[in-house]
Amino acid sequence: MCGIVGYIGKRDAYDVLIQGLHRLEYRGYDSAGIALGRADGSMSVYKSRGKVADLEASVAGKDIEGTIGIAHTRWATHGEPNDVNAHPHVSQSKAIALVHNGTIENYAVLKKAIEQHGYKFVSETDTDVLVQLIDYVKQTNGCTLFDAVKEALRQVEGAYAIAVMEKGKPDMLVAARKSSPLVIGIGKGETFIASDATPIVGYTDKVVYLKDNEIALVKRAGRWR
Ligand code: HGA
Repeated sequence: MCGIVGYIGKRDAYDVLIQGLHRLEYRGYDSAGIALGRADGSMSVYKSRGKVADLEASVAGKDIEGTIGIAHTRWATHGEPNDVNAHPHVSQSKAIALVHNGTIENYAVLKKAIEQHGYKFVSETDTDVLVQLIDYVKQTNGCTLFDAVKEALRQVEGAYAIAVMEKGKPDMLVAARKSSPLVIGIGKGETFIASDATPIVGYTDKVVYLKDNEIALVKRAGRWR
């Protein structure tokens, strides 16, 4: 079973996210990855087949700064376990990073439709289709990430818990769920997202379980929508 962790606050997101992934290891997984955002608008994505410790080894010497990020442990359902299929998945525009638990049942139909608009897919996953769809909706409608996620999810059949990050927007994350659990932990000037409460324990005991079909705009000061 995959695991999701997200963080926005004032601490080093890398430390919180890696610790959170370790705490979710009991769920089982085949690969791990992390995306980090910074105030200067840059975003780094690191992914690795294997254990969280392998991911940690693979980022040695790389830029792990940032106070916002999303992270994932994957149990492959669509596409073999490898570095490319590991999450986070990044949109073709390089502007959106996404982690996902669950399966997109109509991914083949959606993929065909988005390919018509020039999108190419680097991974074999159903998740890749979702991040490209969000990107396509955002660019076509000229809307916010929150509205693009909302519209894209209207087209999706299946189960999901997702956390989404936008490059150059270090002040917000978007989280959503349907038939797959997702928890938001609200601290003082920092907010956490996780598949279950274990990554949040010790930071805050104020925990909100997202309802089915709910979408949340997550900021440092808590959940705004
Ligand atoms: N379908 C996605 C996520 C798999 C998952 O949630 N596993 O527990 C993938 O194959 O990457």
